[in-house]
Amino acid sequence: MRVVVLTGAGISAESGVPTFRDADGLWEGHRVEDVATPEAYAAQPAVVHRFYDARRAALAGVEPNPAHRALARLEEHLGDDLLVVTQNIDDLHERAGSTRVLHMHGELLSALCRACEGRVRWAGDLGDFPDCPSCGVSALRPDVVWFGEIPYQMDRIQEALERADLFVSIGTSGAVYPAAGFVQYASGHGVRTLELNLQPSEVSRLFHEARQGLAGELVPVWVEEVLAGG
Ligand code: BV8
Repeated sequence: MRVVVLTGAGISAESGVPTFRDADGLWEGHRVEDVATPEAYAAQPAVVHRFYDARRAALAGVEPNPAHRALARLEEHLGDDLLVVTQNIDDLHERAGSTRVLHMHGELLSALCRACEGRVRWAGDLGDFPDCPSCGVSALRPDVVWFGEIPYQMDRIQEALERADLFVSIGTSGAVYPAAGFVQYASGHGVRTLELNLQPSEVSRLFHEARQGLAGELVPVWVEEVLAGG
């Protein structure tokens, strides 16, 4: 069975990573949409760097939870027939053991050079405007997809959705596109769709089945069903 899983901030909530809806989507009084944009970066790079440096530093204080680990177990069983497409920029899927993970909105632990377009694994701050290790120019930005920018690997995602037997959405509010449109794209290609979320999302009605609850409880149960041939 070919499965595509989409995850959002809700799968990392039980690990202590704040969701976008938490704190009413505000960061230091900024609407997230106001700091996660190329315009904000052009106008106030130091403010935007502080936003991402704080989230990068916070990664050291969180651990994967049973939902992340259950997906890693499912990968052991399905191998290349499983693709986890995440909107999250944390590294909890990988730390749980998942390897077939596609970060459509980028990663905190990667920096992108605006001068040479090179990428480099980055665990420290960017707020002190370090030089790019490959071209030497001080032009490193967070390797994340901001509002108004094109998500990564959209063609690979669309191909996987077209070829899937099952599309499962976990811990996402369905408020941000194009991710929120995947359920319609998948079911339009005859794919069965399932939502696992704490509350109904903005697109719950578009799923064949929707279950409410904590990801840390719902995902292990669903994975056992799949492993039992369900
Ligand atoms: C683009 C990285 C063109 C940075 C992020 C169509 C209609 C309207 C608007 C648009 C549209 N198309 C494009 C737009 C504009 C915009 C958009 O969608 N705006 C919204 C606000 C209306 N989209 C874009 O700009 C995108 N780019 O469209 O380019 C294009 C398109 C297609 C092909 C080619 C070109 C780029 C968007 C990416 C922006 N970057 N993140 C960073 O992280 O700082 S988005 C960011 O916000 C996240 O990555 C995520 O995508 C989104 C937050 O959503 P969630 O992850 O779902 O989190 P949220 O807090 O909202 O919800 C949590 C859910 O979990 C809740 O439902 C809750 O109930 C549940 N939950 C909580 N706890 C638990 C739980 N569930 C289970 N267990 C729990 N314990």
